[in-house]
Amino acid sequence: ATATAGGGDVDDETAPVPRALAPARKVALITGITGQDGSYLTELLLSKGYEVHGLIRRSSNFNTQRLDHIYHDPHAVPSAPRPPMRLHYADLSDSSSLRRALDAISPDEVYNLAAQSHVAVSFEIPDYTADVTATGALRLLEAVRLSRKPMRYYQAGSSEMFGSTPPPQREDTPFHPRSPYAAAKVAAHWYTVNYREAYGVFACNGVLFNHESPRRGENFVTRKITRAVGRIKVGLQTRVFLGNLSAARDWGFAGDYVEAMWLMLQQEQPGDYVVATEESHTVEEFLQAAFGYAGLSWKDHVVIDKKYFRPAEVDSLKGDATKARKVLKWKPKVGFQELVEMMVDHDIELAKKEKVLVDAGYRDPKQQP
Ligand code: NDP
Ligand code: GDR
Repeated sequence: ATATAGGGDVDDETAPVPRALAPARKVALITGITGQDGSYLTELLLSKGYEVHGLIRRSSNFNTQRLDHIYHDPHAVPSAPRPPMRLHYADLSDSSSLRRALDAISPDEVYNLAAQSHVAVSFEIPDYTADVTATGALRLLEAVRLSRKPMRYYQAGSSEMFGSTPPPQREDTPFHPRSPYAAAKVAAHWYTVNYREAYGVFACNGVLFNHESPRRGENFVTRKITRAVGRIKVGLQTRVFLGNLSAARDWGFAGDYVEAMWLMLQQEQPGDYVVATEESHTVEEFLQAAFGYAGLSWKDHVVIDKKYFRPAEVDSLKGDATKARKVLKWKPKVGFQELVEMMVDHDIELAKKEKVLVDAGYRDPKQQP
């Protein structure tokens, strides 16, 4: 079945992208299209004239909010032109759904962004994390290999794979994963290398360091902090509970990082690339920047809660993106302070809207993100 961004079903046949109108258009398939990176990559590929297909999984609540501004409901205004984006139900845990999707869509490029992507949660659901994050990539690679049409494949690798190996980390730095998530990403990384070497698949690993945005999931530390700043600023909450503040991360902007994904698949040869800002900050420094920008002092609001500490931590990540800079001609446009301000500005506006609902009695102020 094809899915609409509103979450309702439509008949497949009613919604094909009119290919005859644009026969030369490139076709991309994105897994994880409903996630942070999926939404930015969709915008990028549409702006480059691609036809974009995304796989979405069934959920009891709508999971397409990050795509709502792109999606156009044909029932609402049937005469309006629709962007060439279509969504299809599939799941990385279901190989037959992946094969059917590749057969039906026949993409030129496949971006595997889907994953159980939360490091702390991976300690709670390690088996599921391995199934989706590692074996899911293998299932998709196998479907790519078996398809008649050659397809280029991008694997969303992570700086978490370096784990406890000290910075700066680059392509030849040894992996030492510190979580079930990171171990699963290491497996997916090597499956990707193996399919390149064994079968000649044009397969690339992007080893991306943390990248954030106003669309970041609300239980990752940066967004948790900027959501709290917004809500504290307008009086909806007073405290935020956090874990380890001394971990250091190389934080960039997601909109910049999806450009690197695309660039990898446009090269003559497939390869693996570290993508990073080459600048590292602690969680405490992020707190200082975010609360400070809003005219608040983080020490007045942050409470340490042991439950947010992880069984094993990744202490320090800082990438060396020389290869991406030289070969892909990629460099980040948004710096640390600009990223923090973009997220805080967005979340103050969001909190103001929440406040309207709270004041009108439509929302319980105790409901925290
Ligand atoms: P998100 O958590 O925002 O998005 C993950 C996506 O995967 C969502 O669309 C989710 O669907 C989908 N998904 C989860 N499980 C399945 C499944 N079983 N079958 C199909 N789809 C599934 O992640 P990001 O956008 O931040 O990251 C994209 C990718 O890049 C992930 O693989 C992540 O691990 C990796 N990565 C991210 C970095 C970052 O800093 N953001 C850094 C390095 C790597 P749903 O919306 O329904 O939950
Ligand atoms: P990370 O991101 O684990 O690096 O994985 P996250 O924002 O979850 O944690 C960053 C650091 O902050 C510390 N921390 C907290 N983290 C969360 N989530 N919640 C808290 O309350 C909190 N307090 C402190 C953590 O211990 C950690 O050190 C992200 C994900 O996007 C992965 O999918 C991706 O692969 C990596 O980035 C690169």
